[in-house]
Amino acid sequence: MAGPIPELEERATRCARRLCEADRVLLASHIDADGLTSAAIAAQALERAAISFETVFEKQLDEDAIADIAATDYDTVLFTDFGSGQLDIIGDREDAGDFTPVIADHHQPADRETEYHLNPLLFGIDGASELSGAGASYVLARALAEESDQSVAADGGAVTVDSGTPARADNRDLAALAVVGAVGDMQASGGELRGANEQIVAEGVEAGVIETGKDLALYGKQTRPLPKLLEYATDVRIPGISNDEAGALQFLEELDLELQREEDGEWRRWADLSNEEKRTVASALVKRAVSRGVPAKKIESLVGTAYVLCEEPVGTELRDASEFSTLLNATARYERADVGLGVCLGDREGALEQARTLLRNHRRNLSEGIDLVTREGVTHEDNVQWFHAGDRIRETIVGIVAGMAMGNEGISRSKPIVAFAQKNDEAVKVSARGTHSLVRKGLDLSVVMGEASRAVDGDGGGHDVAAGATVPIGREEEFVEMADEIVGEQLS
Ligand SMILES: [Mn+2]
Repeated sequence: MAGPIPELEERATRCARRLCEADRVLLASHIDADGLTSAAIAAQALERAAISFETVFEKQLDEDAIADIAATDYDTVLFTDFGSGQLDIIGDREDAGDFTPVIADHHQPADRETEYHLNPLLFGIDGASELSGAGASYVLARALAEESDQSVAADGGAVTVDSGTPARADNRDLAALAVVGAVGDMQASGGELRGANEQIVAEGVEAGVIETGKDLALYGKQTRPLPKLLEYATDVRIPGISNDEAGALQFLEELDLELQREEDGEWRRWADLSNEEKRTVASALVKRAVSRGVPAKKIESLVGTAYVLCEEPVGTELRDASEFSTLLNATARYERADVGLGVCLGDREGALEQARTLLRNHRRNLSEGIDLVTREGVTHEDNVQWFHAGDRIRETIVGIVAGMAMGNEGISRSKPIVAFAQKNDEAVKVSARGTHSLVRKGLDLSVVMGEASRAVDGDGGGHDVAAGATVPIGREEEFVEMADEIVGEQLS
């Protein structure tokens, strides 16, 4: 039987065979939404194939992390959502006989090869937009089902494994997690999943775990009260609705809909509306956007393809691929990979509640951080503005806070913002955020962060519009001076 992505089939089969030969496997995965879903897919596939395994997570697969892995007594290590970029270090370990690596990843490989390396980029498939780490893990999981000859129940359908979850013998049910991973990896940012990802969606639909359809492309369709859904949706700014509590409410009231649930008076959510009600709101929203002069291209992006995990309960984060991935990112950001993995593996009690608490805290941390920066203000240099949060904003969120604070009183949108936060006793984390209009004028923060940090014995990089660095404590002012100079050159 053919796998979902024909180009990857042969390599996936080889990797799967190697895993089946192992007595036991160490599963190592990245900590983010894609990495967590990658691990959950791999874990279920291994379990169903009766291969015993243990799971570890790493924020960064650096030399130390790989050394720790090598120090375990596992002979076979399955890396998911990372491993390709670290193949130089991993390859040395393989040559030294520490372990045999099996890799399911989608990042740019280092200049080295290994036999059991499943990566779309090796087969002409774009790893940034067409297949995620979870997608690569899914391809491996499908091959593993083929190779492991797992016992199929008498009815040809499901077998039950220890965890009590009904498993499909072909692992196609895992496509739902692969879609969450791809969405979490921002691969649907153009409105829908494309390329190899589409093949996985198709398998998920066939397996009955995914439903797709055109829908309003706003975040929070399952869980946000209707007025908040519209108020908080700021990707497409609709005057009088976006960021406007009273305006959003008034807009809905004028539509003559039942806004509260009959049974308990709670706000209804998008997911509670009938198709007709959804059409009413969507067309009124488009009409309002047109009348307020929102550009046609922006209006088009109000509608996109929704990926619904149809076996999950209506009105929960788990039913919507983008809400699910946001929940997972919240667990990852606070280094609770155990919680995120638990949710992916079906723990609907402890893990789900903990994940929700982490997400609520994350949102509160963001808004407290934004308040702090706005209240205390930033220091303006000629070409950049900056603040030092010390230990009052976590280094893992200081960049998001900086970006969200831009445009608030005293914080300009016409120069990039540089934010410092304490990382540990020796180092400070630096995050920089720009705007797309600055990028069009020549701003490239990955260069700024890289050059300015190396000038003060740190290191950094990233993207043109958002980048980061780590610098030694005490070198912040020097860093700002360098960054200010480089930004000045870029924008001149
Ligand atoms: Mn990824």
